[in-house]
Amino acid sequence: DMSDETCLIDPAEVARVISRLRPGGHKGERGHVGIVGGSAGTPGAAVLAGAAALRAGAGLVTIATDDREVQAQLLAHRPELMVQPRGGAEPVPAAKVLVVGPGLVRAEDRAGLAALWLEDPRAAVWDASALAEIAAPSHRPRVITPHPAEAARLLSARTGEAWTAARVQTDRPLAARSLATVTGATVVLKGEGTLVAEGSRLAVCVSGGPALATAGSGDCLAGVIAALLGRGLAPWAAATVGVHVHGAAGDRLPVGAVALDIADAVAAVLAAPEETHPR
Ligand code: NPW
Ligand code: AMP
Ligand code: MG
Repeated sequence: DMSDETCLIDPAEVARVISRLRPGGHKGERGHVGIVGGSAGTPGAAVLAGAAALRAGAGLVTIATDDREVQAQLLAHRPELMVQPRGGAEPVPAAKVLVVGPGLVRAEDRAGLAALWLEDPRAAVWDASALAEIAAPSHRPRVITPHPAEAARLLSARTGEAWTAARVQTDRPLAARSLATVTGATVVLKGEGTLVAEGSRLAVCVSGGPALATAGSGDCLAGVIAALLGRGLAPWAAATVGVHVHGAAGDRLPVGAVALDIADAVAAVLAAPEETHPR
């Protein structure tokens, strides 16, 4: 239902918001992003979220993991990243903003996340495997970034109705709005024409295409939105600007580009956001 509160994400408005981002006189002013992600077998998801956060201007990025294999992989591929033990109730205490979920495939790596969702006062992006841990609406600043299958799983668990990815795709505005209701979060429903829903507001992303359909693309998006939260944007602005920038990064790349290319292209989009590269 395209109600009057539905709008397209305007590239000119995105460029204005980006131009007003504080440059940050030192790295501490650009925001420290903490990432709770990566399991044995999927360390790359945390690297990609971290790389994208750095390219979106985060001053510091720390990945929280207790897995030695993951720690070694992270440092080998992106030496700018820091790594520290997962910690208890408060992962990465120095971080201003969190990303929770990329590559967090092992259930044992998700212990304690239900409380983190409800209680951690920091703004956070919840994605991928962590979405399964959401059991009640959070009153903290939260952005969730499900793809259609993740959206269907979360809606089925939280509404008791039978949702499938196919049903999500047949009524994406309803799915996005329902997710906002059951999670209390700003919702980014990914897929062609990504939707952002918050309260009664709904916005449609006009950038992005098939170049984004590659392993780890969504992990990059989570990092971009977190970096924008860390640079001072509110959840709605961070989500709408983030999906536009991630899509525009993809639009500068050929099909066959990989997720690390998307992360790297984000810096160029932020440096010249008004330049569009239609395919
Ligand atoms: P199908 O195949 O069409 O039936 P999962 P995941 C569906 C990490 N990663 N429209 C589609 O279903 C992530 O961070 C790690 C419709 C697809 O098969 C997670 O923690 C990487 N359907 C974890 O792996 C790189 C759509 O969802 C299914 C859709 C699992 O994440 C990869 C897959 O969903 C990955 O990012 C769409 N637009 N998009 C690494 N290098 O470390 C997706 N689907 O089962 O949640 O698995 O998304 O791969
Ligand atoms: P994920 O499945 O979590 O890796 O996320 C995939 C990312 O790529 C999301 O941001 C999707 O919106 C985006 N994406 C995938 N396929 C397309 C497509 N055909 N057109 C536009 N965006 C896409
Ligand atoms: Mg994903």
